[in-house]
Amino acid sequence: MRQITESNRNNLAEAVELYSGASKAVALTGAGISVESGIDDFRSPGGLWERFAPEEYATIKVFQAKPEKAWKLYREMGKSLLGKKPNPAHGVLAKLESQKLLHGVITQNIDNLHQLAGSKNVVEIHGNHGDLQCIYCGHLQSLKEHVSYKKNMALCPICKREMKPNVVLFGENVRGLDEISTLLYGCDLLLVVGTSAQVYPAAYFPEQVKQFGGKIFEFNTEKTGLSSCSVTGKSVTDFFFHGRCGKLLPLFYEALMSS
Ligand code: BV8
Repeated sequence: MRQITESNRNNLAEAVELYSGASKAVALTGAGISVESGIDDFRSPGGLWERFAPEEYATIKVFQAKPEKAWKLYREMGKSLLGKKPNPAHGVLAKLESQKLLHGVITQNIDNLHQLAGSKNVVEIHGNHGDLQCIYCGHLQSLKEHVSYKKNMALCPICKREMKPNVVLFGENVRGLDEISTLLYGCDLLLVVGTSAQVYPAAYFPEQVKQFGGKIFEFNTEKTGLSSCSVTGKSVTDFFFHGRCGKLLPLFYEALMSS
């Protein structure tokens, strides 16, 4: 695995050459890409899971048995998203797509920031926090229509049961698998940005691309299971951009544009 940091760009030219020669590049993003927009991630120190243990707040069983508990997490998450804007890392992915240098983004994020940055082909595997969903009758509505969201749980106007933000909880089926299969089919370069790669099935996509001969470029402030496998000593990641993605994606983009 080659490493690139802001101060050590030794391997950057090689990464650029590989990207330029790729026929189908795709991005997989996680909460880390939105940290520089002011939204905490989940698993870093101080992250959301320190305050809301996922098994206690973020499973579909908890929502069904004690919806008010899951709503504590939803309110906190909703507050953290208010007024947040895309950062340069989201911007680079949108520019690459508009220049036909990226086929699309698979995101685990629910914050809509890729779309706000201008990305068009975005698959939200864990849903979107902007809508409310009734898991009982399937009704969907915009969260904005629920004016008392901050104080009460939203009730479905059709069946009168508790609704939840249209965000996938543990134990629920993920979204968009058909679109994801289409995006990953023939993908020969995957940008993996700001994810700890611990939640499945998204965590499996880099290995899937790798198995078919694709290259993995990872952008993260910390090594993950993809960049350091304690069992085999081998890494799935080919190029590890070590640092903040809001700095390193623009650095990579500028090098690509001037190549
Ligand atoms: C499903 C909801 C069946 C709340 C979330 C074993 C194998 C396979 C699967 C399983 C398994 N055991 C259990 C499962 C199932 C389970 C799972 O994966 N469990 C794990 C924990 C083992 N998965 C499910 O239940 C999923 N559903 O499998 O259904 C199925 C499967 C296929 C087909 C049909 C059906 C549903 C998962 C739902 C996950 N929902 N939360 C909410 O979001 O409101 S989890 C939560 O984690 C978020 O949703 C988030 O999207 C997801 C992933 O986290 P990350 O985005 O990676 O964030 P994290 O904080 O972990 O990491 C941030 C990273 O950024 C760090 O590495 C950090 O260093 C880095 N970073 C920080 N700042 C920066 C940065 N990097 C760069 N620059 C920076 N500035």
